[in-house]
Amino acid sequence: MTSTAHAPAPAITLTIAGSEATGGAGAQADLKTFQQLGTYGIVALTCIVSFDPQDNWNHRFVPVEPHVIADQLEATQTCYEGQLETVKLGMMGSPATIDTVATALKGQAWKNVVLDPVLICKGQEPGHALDTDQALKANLLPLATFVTPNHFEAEQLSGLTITDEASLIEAAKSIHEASGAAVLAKGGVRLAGSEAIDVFYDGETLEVLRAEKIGEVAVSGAGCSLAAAVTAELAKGATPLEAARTAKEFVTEGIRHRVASAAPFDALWQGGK
Ligand code: PXL
Repeated sequence: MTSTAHAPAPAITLTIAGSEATGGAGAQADLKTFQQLGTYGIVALTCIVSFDPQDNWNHRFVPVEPHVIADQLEATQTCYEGQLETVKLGMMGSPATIDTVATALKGQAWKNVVLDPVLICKGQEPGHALDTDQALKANLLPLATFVTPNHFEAEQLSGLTITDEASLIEAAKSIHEASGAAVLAKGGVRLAGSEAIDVFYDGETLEVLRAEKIGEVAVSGAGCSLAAAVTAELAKGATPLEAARTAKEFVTEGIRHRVASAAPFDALWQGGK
């Protein structure tokens, strides 16, 4: 159908991500970020996560069947053929999901593939992540143009131990060498000091992005919103470095204006800026 709208059409941004029912993280955070930054957000859902208040807020994880993920992507990619150039990859949760998503992604050309290499959610045991880690490295990392690992994910992807700014820089460089993607490696509250530092490296430019730490406790949705903000900015035409800077500011303000939660982590508010 042809549109008669007069305003310029918004850039379309797809997130392939999980639902986190409380709205802090996952697809909910991505969509709110896209809307706030002026892109037209769409979702293909990979899994449903429901925290369990009766079991120490552990994560109940239900994967979406691979063929249902493939159906969603078929619908989306066909609807917006020729307009859909930017995708964000969030929580996959299993090697089967990663295979399905990689196959769909290879069905078209992309300008921007932003990979948030979610291995485990905050508070989960790292043991869950190992097979997903291998599949992610083999099948999704090579497709990424921009990758946003947190402290744990940067250690997994680089094989390095990250204890300070210098080792975060080494990890960012190593992940760039392995993938060719622009890297924004996040120190967050895991690195000591009064600043939250993220390292941007794209093979040419190295920049350490700094913001004053707002408390020492992580906030739910910070990683998802950061990668989603990068995605929106890239879709609007920003360079990777500009996108990283804008995303960092967006997340800092979202953390400052967080929403209180009875779960162990408060939730970032995308309307904070
Ligand atoms: O913050 C990582 C994350 C991403 N996606 C989903 C999640 C979480 C953490 O809870 O549930 C769906």
